Amino acid sequence: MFMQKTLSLIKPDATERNITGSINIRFEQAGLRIIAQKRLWLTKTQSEQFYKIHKERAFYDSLCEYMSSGPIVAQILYGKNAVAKNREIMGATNPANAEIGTVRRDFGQSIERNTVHGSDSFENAEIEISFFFSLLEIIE
Ligand code: IDP
Ligand code: MG
Repeated sequence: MFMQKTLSLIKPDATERNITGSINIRFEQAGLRIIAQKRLWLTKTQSEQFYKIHKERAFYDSLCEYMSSGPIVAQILYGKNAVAKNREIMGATNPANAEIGTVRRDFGQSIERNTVHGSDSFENAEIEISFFFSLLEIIE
């Protein structure tokens, strides 16, 4: 068990419905700590940069359009096995396939509007954290 940081995004479908607190209580109750947090409204270009690993996928343009359609909350979660723990709390990409009690099952609206993002590996967490945060903004 390693203490890790991971990037979490609360997506526009959730800020629109005013449910960021209902989501974050799940992370905290599972033992993850929010050690950095800010609300942003990404441009389409910024969304495209963040999701560039998906640029060949059919859903890329729609995903980037959606991610820049309203505010998001970017945050760093810190704790034991934070990368995997966050993915467990989030649930599967498609809310219809996500386990009962996960954020995506309980709040997700579709495979695209699935409420939260979480880094999928330690390496990607480092890259994604540095996309959104500088060292000065991280209170460990
Ligand atoms: P993940 O967020 O569970 O890691 P990824 O495959 O990395 O899933 O996809 C990134 C995001 O792209 C998803 O969270 C979702 O918003 C969107 N997405 C993934 N697959 C589809 C799809 O088949 N149709 C539309 N949007 C999708
Ligand atoms: Mg992913």
